[in-house]
Formats: sequence, C-alpha cells, structure tokens
Amino acid sequence: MRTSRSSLRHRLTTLLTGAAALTALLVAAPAHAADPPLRDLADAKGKVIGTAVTGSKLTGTYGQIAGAEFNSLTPGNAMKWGSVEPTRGTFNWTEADQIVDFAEAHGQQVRGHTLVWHSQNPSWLTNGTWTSAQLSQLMNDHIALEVGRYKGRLAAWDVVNEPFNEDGTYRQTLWYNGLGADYIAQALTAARAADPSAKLYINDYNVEGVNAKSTALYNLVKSLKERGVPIDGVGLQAHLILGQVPSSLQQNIQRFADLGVDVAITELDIRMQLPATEAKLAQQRTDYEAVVKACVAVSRCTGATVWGFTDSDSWIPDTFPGQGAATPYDENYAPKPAYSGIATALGGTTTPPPTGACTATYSVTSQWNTGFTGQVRIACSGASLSSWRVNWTYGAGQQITQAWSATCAQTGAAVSCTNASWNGTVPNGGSVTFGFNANWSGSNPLPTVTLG
Ligand code: G2I
Repeated sequence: MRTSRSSLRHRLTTLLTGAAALTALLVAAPAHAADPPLRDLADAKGKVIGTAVTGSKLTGTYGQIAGAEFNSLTPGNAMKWGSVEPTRGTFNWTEADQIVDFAEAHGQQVRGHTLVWHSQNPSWLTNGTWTSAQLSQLMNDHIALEVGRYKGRLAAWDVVNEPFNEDGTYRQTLWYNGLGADYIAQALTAARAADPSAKLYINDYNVEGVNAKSTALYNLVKSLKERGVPIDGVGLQAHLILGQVPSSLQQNIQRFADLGVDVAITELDIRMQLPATEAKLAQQRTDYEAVVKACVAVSRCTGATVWGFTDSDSWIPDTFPGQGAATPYDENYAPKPAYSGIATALGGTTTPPPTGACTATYSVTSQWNTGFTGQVRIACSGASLSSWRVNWTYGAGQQITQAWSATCAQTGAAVSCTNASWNGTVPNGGSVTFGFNANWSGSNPLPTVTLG
C-alpha cells in the first residue's frame, strides 16, 4: 500500500511537473514557434508584411504577435486628422507616437495613414466654412505639421486617401469641392517638402483589379508623373470578399509598376459570411496566398499590410453585420489557414503551423480504501476550444461512478467525457476542470488521457 501510494505520488509529481513545464514553454514561445515568423520570410524576399494596429492594444499577446510577425506597422486610426487634432489647435499625438516608438523598438517600418481624406476628419474642419485659400492653407499646414513631426522615421505616407468614385470620377469631398482635383498635387508637394525621405502614396479601395476606378487612378498617376508632381506609389487597399480576388490583380499591379511607381497592398482583409467554416477558411487561405503571391511576383510591389491581424481587431463586423473572420488570426490569436497562405506566398512552409496547444491533465485529488476522486484540467495556450472530449483507458479495473462538470460514459475500461453545456469553451490562456468519483482495488495507476 505504502509503495503504491508513494509510486502514485511519484507519478503524479512527474505528470504535474511535465504539465507545468509544457505550459511554461507554450507561454514563452510564439504560437507557431517552429516556423519562421512572417517578417523573416518577407525580409528574405525584400518585401513588407505589415499590419494595422491599435496603439492601446500593443501589450500582451497582441503586442507579442504584432512585434514578432510583422516588419511594418500602420496606425489604423491614430494618425487620422480627427485623431490628432480633435479641437482646432489642440493636438493629441499619444497613440501615434506610441506606435512609432513600438515599431522602432521592434525594427519595423511605419506606414503613415492618412493625411487627406473625406472621412474621420475633426468636426471643426468639416463643419467650418472655408474659402479655397483657407482650405489650401489648412491642408498644407496639417501636412507640414504631421509629416514634419515624424520626418525621417516613416517609410511611407498615404498622402491622399480614396479620391475616386467607383466609376472613376472624382469623389465630391471637402477637398475636391474646395480646391478641385489639384488638391492631390498640392498635398503630395507639401508632403515631399515636409519629409523628402518618405515614399508618397495615393491609396484607394476597389482598385485591385483592372476596372474603371483603377484606370482613373492609373491616369492620375500618369499625369502626375508627367507633371513632375512627387508621387512614389499607389496603395491598393484590398478589402476583399471571400473567393473574389480579382483575376487581373497581378496585371494591374504590373501596369502601375510600369508607370514607374511602387505598389503596396495596404489594407488587406478577406471577409466572409459568418460563421466561418473549415471550407470558408480554406478558401480564405487560397485567397490570401493569391494576393500576396501577386505582389511577390512584381518587383515594384513592396509588400502587403493586413488591416488588423486578428479577428478581434477588425473593422468588418461593425461595418458589415453578419460578416467577419477577415484576418489571418482568430479572435483568440490562433493563426488561421490564411496565415499559412501568407507564409506560403512568402516562400515559407506549406504545412499549416501548429496552432499552439490545448492539453488535458488527469490527476487523483483524494483516495480512500475503495474509491478515489479525480479531476481533469483542460488548459489552452496559443489555441482555444469551443467544445471538448477527453478519453482514457483504465489499466486496473477502475470504474467511474459519478462525474460533474462533464458527461462521462465508461464502456469496459474506456472512459469518454464531454463538456457540459456551459463549459465547452476554453479560451486561449484559459482552462476548464471537471471531476469524478471512481472505484478502485489493488492499484490505481494513472491513465494516459487524450483530448479530442
Ligand atoms: O473603413 C475601413 C478602412 C478603409 N480604408 C481607410 C481606412 O482608414 C479605413 O479604416 C477604418 C478603421 O479600421 C476603423 O477602425 O476606418 C474606420 C472609419 O472609416 C474606422 O472605424 C472607426 C469607427 O467608425 C469609429 O466609430 C471608432 O471610434 O474607428 C474608430 C476608432 O476605433
């Protein structure tokens, strides 16, 4: 008896030590430690793999992934006019500075976004009444101040954002209505003066394939080049729909490259109708791979930035109710098949990365002459579960008599326990425990449990 107890203790200790070491290992390592991070793959190809970020989230797992996997950051909102000058003459650079500092600390470039847009402007600006001269002054001062603040620190600026309608006509905005199409040349010129080393872009959506809108952008860039206006690149936002990567994407990138400008995929996401299924996520992987491959194929395509790397930080669900799952990581920071699609396009492995792990640990918490109480703890790190089943086979005739926080069935020596209605979810970094009573006689060796 004594021997068997001490051997049980020994085995328990071994098991628990093993489990503790495993947990520590998974926490310390990125979720897919075996594969090179995306940024290493991109660096090897001389490409950018970037993400839009929210400054306040740059800690914990979010900060770890943003810093480890991407070689470029774009502030999702922090550099927009409404963010930096909410009240005329009162500036708030906190989040923008934080993102630039984080990027520099992590050896990342920063893409400034965005200077001249029709949206997310402060109300003092949009509600004001301005002469053309005043509007021009406001725009030029804003550019001088913001671009000047980060002079030499940013790789690129989205100087003008979304200037076109779908049919290729100019969008009627504060800027176009006040200054005519020339506001674009003025803005680019002011940005060049404020930071000669930043690459200056015009950025728009629905310009990924060859169509009326992208052709209008093409004609604009051509004429700006001819006039000697400083323009270095075009940003193709690439807010795409599942299964609808334009077949002319690479051809379109190439025609801009042939004009003598760079091309960047600036806001890539691929949305789907929820719920996400395995089939949809597989299609999404194909789509992500196709987009990044098209960029890799053209030397003047600088790379791709995803518009938020996790589904927990994406604009899609708010704007398109019922749609989502548009980014390469799920809401619990587990890489989705889309992550592998990007990695593959960047020359990485074609097998999906291991998505962290959930482990089940069996232990005996008390034992008496004929019975014992046991528990199983399911813990996730770098992965998550929405339901679970734990199986084991008893080696010495043990028999479960009662279980709680799970439904357990025993057939012969085989035990199978599934989650209760309320504890199927095990979030990344979380755990669930269930318990049971059982009979034993002779010995009570610990079984090996499997989590399905
Ligand atoms: O709309 C998607 C993108 C299209 N291209 C330009 C991008 O700048 C734009 O980004 C999104 C941001 O990702 C959203 O986060 O721009 C939206 C505004 O058009 C941003 O949404 C705003 C919400 O509308 C606000 O209610 C919220 O306060 O984000 C703000 C900050 O979270």
